[in-house]
Amino acid sequence: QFTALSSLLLLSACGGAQSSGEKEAKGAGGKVTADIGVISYISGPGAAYGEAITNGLKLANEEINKKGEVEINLVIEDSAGKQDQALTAAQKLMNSKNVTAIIGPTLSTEMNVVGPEADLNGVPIMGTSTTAEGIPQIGEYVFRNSLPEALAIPASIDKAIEKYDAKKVAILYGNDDVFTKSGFDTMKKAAEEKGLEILTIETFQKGQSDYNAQLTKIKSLKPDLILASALYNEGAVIMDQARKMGIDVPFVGGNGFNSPEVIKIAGDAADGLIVATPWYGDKDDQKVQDFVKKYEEKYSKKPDQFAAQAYDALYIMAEALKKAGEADRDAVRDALAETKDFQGILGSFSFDKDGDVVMEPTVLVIDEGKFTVFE
Ligand code: 1QQ
Repeated sequence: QFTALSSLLLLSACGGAQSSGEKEAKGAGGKVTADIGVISYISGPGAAYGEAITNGLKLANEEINKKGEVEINLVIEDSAGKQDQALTAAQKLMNSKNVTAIIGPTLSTEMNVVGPEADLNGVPIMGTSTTAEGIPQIGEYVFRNSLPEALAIPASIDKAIEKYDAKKVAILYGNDDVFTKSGFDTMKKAAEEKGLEILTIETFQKGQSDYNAQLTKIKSLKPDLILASALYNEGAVIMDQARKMGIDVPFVGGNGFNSPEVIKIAGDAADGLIVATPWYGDKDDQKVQDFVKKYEEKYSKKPDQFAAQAYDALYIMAEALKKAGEADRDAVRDALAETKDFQGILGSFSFDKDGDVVMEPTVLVIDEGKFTVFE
């Protein structure tokens, strides 16, 4: 007879909320099948970030499913780069019992509200482009595979000092975004530690189109370098207006500038931008070149850092699913946390004890409209 007790036992054996996911996981041949939610910035002014990210994920997804060891179904939601929309998307995904883990959201500003919810609900979440300070520290279910500003910016500043003998800098940053603010904190700290004189600190807001006041002041102070923490839209317009005003000193940008959109929007004005990234598409490495070729065939454009990070992220997730052996949220979290020496297109990848990234950046400079290694 089917009693309350036996149904209770059955429920706990199936892991409660994850029962349908587990049933799916124990499909033919023991292959793990899982829905992976994606929250991405695919409409609005920063949509090129999300486009690259979802392209990278879809390409990896095809390859992973073809190999046949795990089967991943991506459930993609648009956040439009907004906190409230990202949170709504996250809630929808978390409420779906079949969603084992989430990739995204795109912006640290979004992760700051989505991360704590995912952590509270026990849903593993991994940002592929969230670079602000403190993201993995939100909780034990929160990860990222993107190189944090704290590693990227000091590397760029060091190279700029070495190359231009820079002594005086101006800093310009967006003060209404978690990532641009965090990038500023890192820039200020790095400049101070390296003995640079900070001539002025100027701010702007998302969507601003006129930077005349800030740039006029910066120009009058004659800095050797401008440190700018911005997303690509504002960043590109800032560079364009600066060059038009006759400011020709190099810029050091944070992660927001690591998009080809900067060159598309600013044109020649983007020359002299220095950034640090774990991704370099011209690298003499078979894995990198195979990825670039497949990406170009599929999307008729070159992959950028955001596509590359997303591509590696889905492979890291697939490895965790394999290791977990089931589409269970807790088991996948534990398996993700143990990721060590994963060999991806961004090189060797491990999480530290906080779920943060251990990786070496490459410093690039835009020269004649192209990102090139800054030697
Ligand atoms: C962040 C970022 C942005 C540039 C992602 C697109 O690094 O918000 O953390």
